[in-house]
Amino acid sequence: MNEAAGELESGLVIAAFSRRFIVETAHGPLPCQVRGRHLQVVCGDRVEWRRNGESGVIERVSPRDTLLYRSDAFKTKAIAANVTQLAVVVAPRPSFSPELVQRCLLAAEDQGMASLLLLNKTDLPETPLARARLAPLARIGYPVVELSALTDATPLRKRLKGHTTLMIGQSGMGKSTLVNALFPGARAETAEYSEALDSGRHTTTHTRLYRLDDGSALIDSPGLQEFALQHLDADALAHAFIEFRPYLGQCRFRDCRHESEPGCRLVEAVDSGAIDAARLHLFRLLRQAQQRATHRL
Ligand SMILES: Nc1nc2c(ncn2[C@@H]2O[C@H](COP(=O)(O)OP(=O)(O)OP(=O)(O)O)[C@@H](O)[C@H]2O)c(=O)[nH]1
Ligand SMILES: [Mg+2]
Ligand SMILES: [Zn+2]
Repeated sequence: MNEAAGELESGLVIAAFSRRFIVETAHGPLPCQVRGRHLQVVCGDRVEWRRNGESGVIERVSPRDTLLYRSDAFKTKAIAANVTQLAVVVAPRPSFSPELVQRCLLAAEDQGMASLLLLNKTDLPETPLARARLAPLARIGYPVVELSALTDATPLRKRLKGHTTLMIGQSGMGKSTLVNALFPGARAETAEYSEALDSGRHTTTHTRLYRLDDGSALIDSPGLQEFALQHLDADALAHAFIEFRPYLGQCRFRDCRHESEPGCRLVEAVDSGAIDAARLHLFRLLRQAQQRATHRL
């Protein structure tokens, strides 16, 4: 142990760059590194750290209540820890992918987080179309909060009380603009999206937590292009579709894959109109992707 090193103190990780962090401590924000190569630290982690000269060293990560993951074909990446509520941010412009939105919601359901859909930029004329694209998700119970970050962010503020909320979404949807609206001193970087590419410019490059009060915080994150769910096996995946839950375990075959087996309750629910066919289709697609990924390993 380094003789000059200080006592262990606790803190909260409020910014995560790849291997560098900012920890909120009793003495203010402090740049920190991590002890060793194996300790995984993400934004929102409660940690124990020790002073080392001008900066700190994170020695330990406290047990997490939740850990939101996403994966791609090669690896699984943690986005943020101890999040209690996910806010998926969409906008009429640039256009958004409803499938990506659903993937985010599924990851949140798997971790038992509350979720909401934030329809930002409602000052734009394409708002009714964006609203219509969210309607199937609103029907199965996801709250849709409409607002314009440039005009009034109050509808979001009301939803933050008592939660650690992670804002996630494609680039250019206005996540950082919402941060600036709620935290006047934040000065989070924002940028015009590209009309030509119908996409944002990936302005935010790291995850950052802004504290509203003792019990509430908002986390801004870099724009997403993809969100794979290979880390969810077939059972976890089925449970993450909230409207499937009443039917699970009721199919004729215990190991029903909900494809073309007779007596599949999910297929029956689609036929009766209780479940949206597009959702069952998405489930099958994700399950197949998960299986291909498992076989590659
Ligand atoms: N018209 C309108 N424009 C908005 C609104 N909110 C944000 N914008 C604009 O949308 C653009 C993108 O906003 P950002 O806040 O940088 O988007 P982001 O989601 O943080 O993007 P990334 O950091 O790349 O993920 C900026 O030009 C904002 O001014 C809104 O409510 N109405
Ligand atoms: Mg941003
Ligand atoms: Zn079935």
